[in-house]
Amino acid sequence: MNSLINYRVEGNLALIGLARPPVNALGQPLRAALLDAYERASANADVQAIVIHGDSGLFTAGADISEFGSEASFAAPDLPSILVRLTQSSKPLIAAIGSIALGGGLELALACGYRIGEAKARLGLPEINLGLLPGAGGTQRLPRLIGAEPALDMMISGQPINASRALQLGLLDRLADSAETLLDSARAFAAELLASNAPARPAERFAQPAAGLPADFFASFRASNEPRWKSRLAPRLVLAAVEASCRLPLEQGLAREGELFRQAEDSAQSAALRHVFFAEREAGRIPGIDADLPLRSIEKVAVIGAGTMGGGIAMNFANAGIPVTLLEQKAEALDRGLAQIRKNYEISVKRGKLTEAQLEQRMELLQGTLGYADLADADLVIEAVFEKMEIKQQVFRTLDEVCKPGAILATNTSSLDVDAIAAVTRRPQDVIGLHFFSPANVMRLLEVVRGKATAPDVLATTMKIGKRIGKIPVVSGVCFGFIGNRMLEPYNREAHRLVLEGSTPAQVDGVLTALDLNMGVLSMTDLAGVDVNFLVRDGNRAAFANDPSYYILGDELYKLGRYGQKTGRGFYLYEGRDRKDDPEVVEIAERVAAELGVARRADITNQEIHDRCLFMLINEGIQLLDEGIALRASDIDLVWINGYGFPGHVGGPMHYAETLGLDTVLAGIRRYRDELGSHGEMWFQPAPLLERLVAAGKTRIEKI
Ligand code: 3H9
Repeated sequence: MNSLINYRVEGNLALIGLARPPVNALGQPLRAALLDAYERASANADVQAIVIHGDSGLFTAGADISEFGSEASFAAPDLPSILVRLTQSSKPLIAAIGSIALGGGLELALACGYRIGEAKARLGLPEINLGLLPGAGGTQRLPRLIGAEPALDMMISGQPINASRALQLGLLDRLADSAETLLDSARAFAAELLASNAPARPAERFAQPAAGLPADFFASFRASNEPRWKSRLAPRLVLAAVEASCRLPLEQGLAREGELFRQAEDSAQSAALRHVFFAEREAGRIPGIDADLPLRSIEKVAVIGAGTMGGGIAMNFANAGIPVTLLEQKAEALDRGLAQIRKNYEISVKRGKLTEAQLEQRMELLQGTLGYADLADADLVIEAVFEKMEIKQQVFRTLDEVCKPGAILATNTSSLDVDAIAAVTRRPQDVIGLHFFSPANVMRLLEVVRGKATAPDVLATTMKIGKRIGKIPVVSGVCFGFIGNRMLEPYNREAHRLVLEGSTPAQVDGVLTALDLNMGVLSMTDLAGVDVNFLVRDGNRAAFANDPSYYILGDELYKLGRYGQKTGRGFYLYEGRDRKDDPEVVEIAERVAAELGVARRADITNQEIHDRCLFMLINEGIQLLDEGIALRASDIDLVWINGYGFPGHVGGPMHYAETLGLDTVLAGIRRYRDELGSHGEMWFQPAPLLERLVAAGKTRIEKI
């Protein structure tokens, strides 16, 4: 038999072991081998029951995602048909689930008459995260097994459930104590089934999956969730498929699922989300650094600064079970910081996301100190003090004195020169930037800033620890603002400028949120602080001394003390949580525009707003790639999706540029360069790499 399957017969039992590392993705070759093995077992008169399992333990992570969008995804034998065939088995089929059964993997298990899982197994239908829906019977068979409501929950959340919950729901029939005993337990289960003359497939437990649910269940589910879904297609398709499972007989329901799946697979949203899936895995690969490079061990972490940022950073490590020493200058600040952390955890307890015991365990991992001497045994120190070069350098001089040799010294600066910070130490090879995003315990992005002297093992170790604390680490080179904030600059600049020229903040933000961004950039400025924005800009004035209108509106709001949400006024007016338009902002814009001789127009269209803001964002990203600050275009997408609320189903700004067409982006930039007078001439210069890509007829963004 094919090496993708380990097939063996033990007495009256056939064992089909899926053997396609690393995750038994059900690509065409494995599908063919699986069907072959099944037919063989089926035809063998000695075999009375069949166990399907993962040969190395792990069951399967589902369909092969790399096949989607090509003919391979449904190349014969296709998964839905194989699974229909399995449900027709005259012999009991048992899925023995080790580690994970996800997506098509769980659907394979659903096609078996019986399921046993090891205690640590996780089962889920995460297709929605890829802009898909379960397409191999999951939307029809799961509701019939556990009822429509929990089935819908699993598909809409995309989150796997653990084995004990699966047992409770009836998704698993049995639990095996451990991964090691799984196969033996499956053998014993098979023997019991045969001894009791159990049917090959038990009757559906929920022949009417929606029984007991209110008549308007689906309508009200849709109504309450649609605002959150924005323009996402997949949740709507999932809902339609589950609804079909309650209305249609199985065969018709399966056909309906197939149609909906094809629609999802063909969508630009799914292509974008699949791009993001592979981008996340790719981001960990660093050219020139082997995967087997020995890493430094990180057992103890220290964080300097117990403010919002430092506290949030510390929580990440405590959450991952890593002890953290939190250093502050004054006892009151330290107490306040620790109290805030406790408060944050208490909120999680209230929401049922954490138990009291877990809260206490995490707090125990957090030790406060006022003295640098307590940092002597830390393996990784992260500085999160005030964003000023002299202060940061002073901290690093001290760290150089007190930290043990080999300790990694990281700065959480959001814009300062990591090399200049490293230069004050005698160990610049151990210094790196770890740029967390606020709130640091929530936001998934971690920009890992590689200084010119940073040692490869320091970079690789911090990437690994970033993953361990649940972040998406992305490597950036050193430049003002790194990847994210440097791209924010021209994007936000255009937003400011458009208001100066006659748009309203709400119009600008509305165009961006219509693209499903979490927030418009002007609302984001109000949230982050007009003052914070001003101070960062103020540290870099020389770079735009030639443009008197550069962020002039931001400067003006700053002078008026309109710092954004925290002062109740910025680009908008805030009353509690409500955001309102403020005519005063229009007046300020009119006044400043008149002073600078900037013409105001009433004809700024949404298209112009879209193109000017987004093309500038894209252009800067392409420039960063050309400069080698970003390793690859997909890294830039991850930064914007995980740090700046860019929608995953749009794929990040680089992927979005590819869907718009690189030639369209270039033509737009040239057009505004010509149409916007001195502003256009100054800022709308296409990135040379963009010009080269278009000239070479490329449709993907890559360094050439
Ligand atoms: C589906 O099933 C549709 C059906 O309903 C209908 C069909 C008709 N395919 O994440 P890792 C690769 S949709 C291809 O680094 P971890 C991954 O790229 C599918 N490749 O490890 C990586 O490769 P590389 C529904 C896959 O331990 C390597 O495996 N299923 C797939 O952190 C290791 O992955 C999902 O959405 C795949 N399905 O996490 C599950 N899965 O080393 C998606 C993984 O070259 N997968 N790879 O970079 C996951 O959630 C995680 O990968 C998993 C492992 C939890 C499995």
